[in-house]
Amino acid sequence: MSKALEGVRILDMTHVQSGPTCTQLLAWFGADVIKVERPGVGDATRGQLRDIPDVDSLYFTMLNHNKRSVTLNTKSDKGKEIFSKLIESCDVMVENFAPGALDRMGFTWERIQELNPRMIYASVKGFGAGPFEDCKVYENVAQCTGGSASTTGFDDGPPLVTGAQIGDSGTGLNLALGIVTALFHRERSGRGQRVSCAMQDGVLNLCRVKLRDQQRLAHGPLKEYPQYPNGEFNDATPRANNASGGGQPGWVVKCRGWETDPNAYIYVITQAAIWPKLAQAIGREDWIDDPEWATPEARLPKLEAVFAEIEKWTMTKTKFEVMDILNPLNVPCGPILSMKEIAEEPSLRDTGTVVEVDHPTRGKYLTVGNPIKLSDSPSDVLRSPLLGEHTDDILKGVLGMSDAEVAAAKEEGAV
Ligand code: CAO
Repeated sequence: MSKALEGVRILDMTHVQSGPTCTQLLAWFGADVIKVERPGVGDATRGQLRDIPDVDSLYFTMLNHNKRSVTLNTKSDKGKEIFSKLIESCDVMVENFAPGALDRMGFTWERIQELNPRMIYASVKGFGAGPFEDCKVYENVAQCTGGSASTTGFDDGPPLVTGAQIGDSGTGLNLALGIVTALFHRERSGRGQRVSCAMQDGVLNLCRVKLRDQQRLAHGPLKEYPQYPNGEFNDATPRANNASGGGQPGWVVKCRGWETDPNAYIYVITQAAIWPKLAQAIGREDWIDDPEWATPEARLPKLEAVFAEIEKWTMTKTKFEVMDILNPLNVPCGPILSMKEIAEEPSLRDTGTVVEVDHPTRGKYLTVGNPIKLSDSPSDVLRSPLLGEHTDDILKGVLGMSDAEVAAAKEEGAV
């Protein structure tokens, strides 16, 4: 079976998380991703949060599968010459440096177009044009400025960031979509184009329903929020605790063992259609016909009591027992799975969502495989490259440099 992006060559100038997740996805789909790294230094994540001395960190290995690594000092004259040839030889260039870094190296969008008019030039920055456009940005800055933090957490506590890397990996997904869209467009136009994704925009896009609620607030309290009917609303979308955010009320409830296991919980959604079955399962058949509880409207001001009653029942069972009982009744629910449980879950191994990879200096480790499954383009997860592992291959194989030219570039410290 051929890979979907076979024949597409990516010049990967990305580092840390947002850019590397994008190019990793493209590599999984079969693109030849050439990761350019500073000689002797490489992507900063190689050395961050190391669990084994002198071995590429899991942070790096889990974000850079299926890529090739070339070291290149793009600030030296020889390095710029080689970099220009790489631009001419690639279809896509991806970067997520601080604003202006590539311009300072002399590679503006205008210059890149001169070198290769078919080039698709894709960037992640923290912000789009505006007051913050020059700022450096990491994940949590994007979560805070994109509306996620102000709407996450408990109403009596501070704003909270979430564990899901929605600013980094979320924006990496957007960038990958922008790139394949531009590649598709290039088939017709013959020209490349600029693809720009701001992390603030990416987070806000994922917080769309919170901007919905901001506007609903002008017309009265948000009745599905825990602040209704007794709490206070001010003039901005509040933090929703564990409320579902959709039209069907949901909450996290305790299960057996919660006193010692921080993940002995399950999320239960009281979808209107399954209310009678849920009421029956928790032993509250009386709620099925009682007008005080029978309709979603009647329950809305009493959601705290509804979930307290559900919890009385769930606390008598493990989260998996609750799942086994409620699932056949079509009650939407999900146990809170720990990372340990996810790592050990056989079905996730079977689908390639959790993959074991072997690495020459680290040995075996687990990673998250491609979350997008194509029926005719399999994604094998191959280990990340060592720093500069493919320098010679790329200089000779992609750029056609001779042994003597490669030796001279090394002598100058360009590679
Ligand atoms: N050869 C020579 N120089 C190189 C090089 C190479 N191969 N690769 C990078 N460099 C240089 C850059 O040109 C830059 O130099 P200047 O400052 O002189 O222009 C320098 O290395 C460092 O780049 P940087 O400023 O991007 O790196 P940083 O560690 O200071 O900042 C980050 C990191 C992530 C805050 C910043 O890159 C950024 O804001 N990126 C955009 C937003 C983003 O993607 N954030 C997600 C990060 S993941 O949480």
